[in-house]
Amino acid sequence: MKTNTIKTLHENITNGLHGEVTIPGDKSISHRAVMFGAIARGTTEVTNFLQGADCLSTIDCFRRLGIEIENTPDKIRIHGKGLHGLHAPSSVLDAGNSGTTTRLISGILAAQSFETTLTGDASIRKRPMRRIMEPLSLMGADISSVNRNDCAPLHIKGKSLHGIHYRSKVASAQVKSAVLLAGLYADGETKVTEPVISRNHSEIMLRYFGADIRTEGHTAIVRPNPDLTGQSVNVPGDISSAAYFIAAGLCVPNSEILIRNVGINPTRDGILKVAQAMGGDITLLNEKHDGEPTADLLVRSSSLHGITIEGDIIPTLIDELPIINIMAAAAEGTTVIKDAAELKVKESNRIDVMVEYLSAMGADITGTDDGMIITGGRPLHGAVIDSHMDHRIAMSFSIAALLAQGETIIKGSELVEISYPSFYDDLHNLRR
Ligand code: SPQ
Repeated sequence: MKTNTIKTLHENITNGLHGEVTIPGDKSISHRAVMFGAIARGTTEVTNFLQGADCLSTIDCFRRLGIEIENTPDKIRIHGKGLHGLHAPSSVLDAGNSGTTTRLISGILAAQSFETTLTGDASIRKRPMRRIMEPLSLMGADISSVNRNDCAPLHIKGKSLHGIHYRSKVASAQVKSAVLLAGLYADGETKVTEPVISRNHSEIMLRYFGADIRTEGHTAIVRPNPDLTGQSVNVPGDISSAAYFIAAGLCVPNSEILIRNVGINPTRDGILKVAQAMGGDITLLNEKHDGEPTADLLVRSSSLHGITIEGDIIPTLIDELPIINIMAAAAEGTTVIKDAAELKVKESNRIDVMVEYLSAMGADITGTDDGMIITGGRPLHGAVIDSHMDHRIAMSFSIAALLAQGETIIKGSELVEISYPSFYDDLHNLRR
């Protein structure tokens, strides 16, 4: 991917944003559909698959592991070969910018009868992998960091694994999923207990594919050697992508936006609860609760006020905190975000980057050890934003630009390709 595209936004929207937007498929669910389809027997058909660079990296890795995957405009088809059907790749696997690919695939590779090396881009090669290396090693895996810095590239030599009860210090769906996937190949039951429940897409989809998996409180429990069978998966729209239009609809005066087919899984819907607690006018329409729940969201301009965001809600909105920062800068009063130290180890250090560039736009924001404090209401002005290899930074500041006077320059705007390739087209279509 090119890494130096610049987007210049001159925004002064007097008539507001209006119309409908249909959000592309959920990134987390799209990754999982490919991975679980690959280790299931038979064909998995996926509709509304996210054609973002991260999910394409997952497809590329599984093709290199010998899985045939057809990618057509209306659906993808994964011709799975069962739990033991992968074969050794002839080259290094490249996860690109995707933490989800890197961490989840490691759980599968740890149990194969071959060796692999797994790498990614400069951002991935800085993200912590000790969090998966530790539990997978406890299961008997042979997994090491090639540069001995606990980051990718990772070298993974497949081994026989044993079931463990892993008590994770972080609420991380990637850690939980890596251990559960390894647990499919173990010699006994595997349990993962989290301090706070993280997104549960793996548990829901693995059960749908036939795994013996259950949840007791904060613990997910999987039994080994299931007969996984290929399924049809219709991916809901990604609430993390919808979040930019929720913020735009609430903060740009005179706006009304209908956001269609958004996943509202309760382990992901913190943005809705926070936006409503800040005074946001959001109505849920057409709610559907079969499988992953979805709804259409009707969002209208609102006067927002600051709140405190902390505790168990944090994992349900962790990826939305950059755009919530922008909402807080537009709100009256102070927003305090705590318990979000995980922001430091995402595609960028999202505490430092948000503080640097929201300050550059004129906002009152201070970083803390585990979050930030933002006092809203100051007028924002345009600035030059470096996306720091982080798609969520590029999109968050593109929305901030709509609220600012003057020109905002987003360096690295092409990063929207990671999770939302049509982001700028969809945003443009809401203008009139
Ligand atoms: O895949 P990646 O790069 O880690 O993507 C991010 C994102 O902002 O898109 C995080 F940077 O989302 C993660 C999320 O933060 C996706 C994810 C998943 O699909 O399991 C879980 C979360 O990460 P974690 O570390 O809390 O497990």
